[in-house]
Amino acid sequence: SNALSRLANLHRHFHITKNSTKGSGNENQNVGTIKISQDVTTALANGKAVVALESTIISHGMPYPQNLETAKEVEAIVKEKGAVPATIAILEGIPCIGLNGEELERLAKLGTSARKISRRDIAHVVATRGSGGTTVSTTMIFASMVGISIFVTGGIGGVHKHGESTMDISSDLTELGRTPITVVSAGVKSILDIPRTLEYLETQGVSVVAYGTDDFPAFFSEKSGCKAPCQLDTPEECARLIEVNRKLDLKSGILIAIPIPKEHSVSGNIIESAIQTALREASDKGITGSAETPYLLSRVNELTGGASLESNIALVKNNAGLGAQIAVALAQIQD
Ligand code: PSU
Ligand code: MN
Repeated sequence: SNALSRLANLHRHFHITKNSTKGSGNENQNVGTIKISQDVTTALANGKAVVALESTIISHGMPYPQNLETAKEVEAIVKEKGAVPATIAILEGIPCIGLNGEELERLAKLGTSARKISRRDIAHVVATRGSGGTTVSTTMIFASMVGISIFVTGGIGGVHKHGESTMDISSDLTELGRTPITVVSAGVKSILDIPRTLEYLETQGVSVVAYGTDDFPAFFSEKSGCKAPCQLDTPEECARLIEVNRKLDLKSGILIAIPIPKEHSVSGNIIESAIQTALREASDKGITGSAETPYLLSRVNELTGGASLESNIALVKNNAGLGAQIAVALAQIQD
């Protein structure tokens, strides 16, 4: 099968190990090593549905202990819908595909003292045996390497406000242009420039789908006011799109944006004023680059008295349920 040949290919390039090589004392031991959990290995070898999950949302996106609780709940939802969750992170220099409870807890407790690992950081973190959460871009890379095609998160990075002059454009967007993974998210937060993010995704050739709506969702709110380029309404339709993208070998990614459930959306005014305050503070304090998104997320959470975190958790869980259904539908087509 497709998955089996990918695994065989992986064996040629990497030393895959089930046990951590922690404390081996051998400088070179973990170079080229990827650890795939037993559950994920079995699922991939049997063509079963697998859903990748990122871990910067655990280390930098939410405070402890909500980050750990959410990570566990999201995995449980994926399982309930019939797919195998594969949370991805780099621990002591080893890219790990599928974390156990202890590993999840370690990362959750490290919080922002863990590295935030985008594409540019991967080689350095591995070479220095560092640990950290993988962003959307890095999670896509490792998911693709091991043959996982669907990945669920809360929100992706985008073009930052004033990005046209700062050039702060998340590598999530370029990764979507070059790696054939489907990312399921609740759209893009209004801490970012949503219209320019959509323009940039078009430039990168990314298929952008709004689920059950024609309005691109804005994370905390169901609508951004920007029209999505396409709309799909069922997991089966999404699976078909993914399969066509693969068969045509387009090599680019797909973004499926699911609106936050109505009952969890944060009132536009409350969230917008919190975002404006947080953006002003970040600018006053000179917080830029990879530190900006984590800063804004935690300030908006404080300013909304925890309401934004609650919504964030609810939408991630919603995405996990639908992402798993898409993965199951895809595994059926590919049978
Ligand atoms: N948006 C969130 N929560 C997050 C992130 C974004 O609501 O945790 C994280 C994701 O890991 C995403 C990264 O890939 O931030 C983007 O960071 P940057 O804007 O620095 O590219
Ligand atoms: Mn950036």
